[in-house]
Amino acid sequence: MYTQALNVKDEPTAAGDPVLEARFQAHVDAELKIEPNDWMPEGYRKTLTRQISQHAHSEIVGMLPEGNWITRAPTLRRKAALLAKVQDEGGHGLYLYSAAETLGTSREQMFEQLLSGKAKYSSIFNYPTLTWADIGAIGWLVDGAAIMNQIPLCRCSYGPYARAMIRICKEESFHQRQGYEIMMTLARGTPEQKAMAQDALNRWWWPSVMMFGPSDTESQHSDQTMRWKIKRFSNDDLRQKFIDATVPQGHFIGLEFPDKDLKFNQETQHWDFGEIDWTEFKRVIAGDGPCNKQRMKQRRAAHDNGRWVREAALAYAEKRRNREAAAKIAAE
Ligand code: BYC
Repeated sequence: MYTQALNVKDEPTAAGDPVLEARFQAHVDAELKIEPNDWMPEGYRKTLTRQISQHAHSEIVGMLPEGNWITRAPTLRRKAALLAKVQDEGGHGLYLYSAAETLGTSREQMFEQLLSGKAKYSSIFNYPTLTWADIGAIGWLVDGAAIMNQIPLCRCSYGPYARAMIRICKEESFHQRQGYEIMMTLARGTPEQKAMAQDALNRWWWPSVMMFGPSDTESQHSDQTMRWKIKRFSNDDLRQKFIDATVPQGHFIGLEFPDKDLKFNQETQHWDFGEIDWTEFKRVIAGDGPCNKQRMKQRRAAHDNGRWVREAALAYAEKRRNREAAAKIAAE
């Protein structure tokens, strides 16, 4: 849908042109959307391609830890909900790849960057899903963190990304509720079920807090992406918003957070929290998390196993094109 709009360019791109750059920034500052054929600085194009494709890869890789539990969901209702959630994530990946394609990088190139290990995907999906409660924790915490980060992206300056995010956020909201409801049911169940929910929270809490990325002092891209109105809040601001929203939800269902420094600060009206283990974060994004190798192996296998489907779809499209061309000639 989006790629058709790439056929015509309104203006030639002129990298580093100060007049065009000033006009571009004024457009962004006026809260107007940038569309695929508009002139944009090469840095803006590169940054967006990086962020949107990483986001798309996260959705696709994110299907793996949850897909692992579809056959083991405890009831038919739970299975249907989880199946729908994992399908939604596949859909989110597709909207996002389409939005990134409008910036001039093909989907094949983006896949190649993911499969070769050149492109990143979210650190969170390198942790294992050991029990059914992990599915609850992912929905509640991981989708909860994703919503906090992604709602502001609905106002991102790049039109195709902003529009894709509106639908994605609606679906993420269902995902978050699905997860919290699983956690609530377990937390109010037998002592063993409550212990399982607590154990999942213990393991998923810190990785979820890390999802927002490095602290503001360490974040390389934040200043520029905020000037370009791609990001609207800093990593630390979003992390604090997530903690403030999530801690009361956990306490409401009788769970404790694995952070002895977590304390409500009456003065700031925010929850203070303990030190984040940035060494673990760096290790996971460098490829050495608990499941990095397994996730990439599964993703490569899925890509290889799907080759015949892509080839069949292309062959069918060509057959249809040829048939339509022949019918047109016959009608002339
Ligand atoms: N994992 O300068 P910074 C989801 C990288 S949710 C891995 O702050 P930026 C889902 C960063 O890429 C998850 N890498 O970067 C939920 C950069 O490296 P490069 C996906 C991370 O871009 C439920 C470096 O660290 N969501 O999809 O300004 C179910 C320096 O960071 C992480 C999105 O992608 C991380 N956690 O800010 C299924 C949302 N954090 O690229 C699926 C859109 C940082 O220079 N993305 N890095 O090599 C964003 O909002 C921003 O890209 C980030 C990072 C907040 C993630």
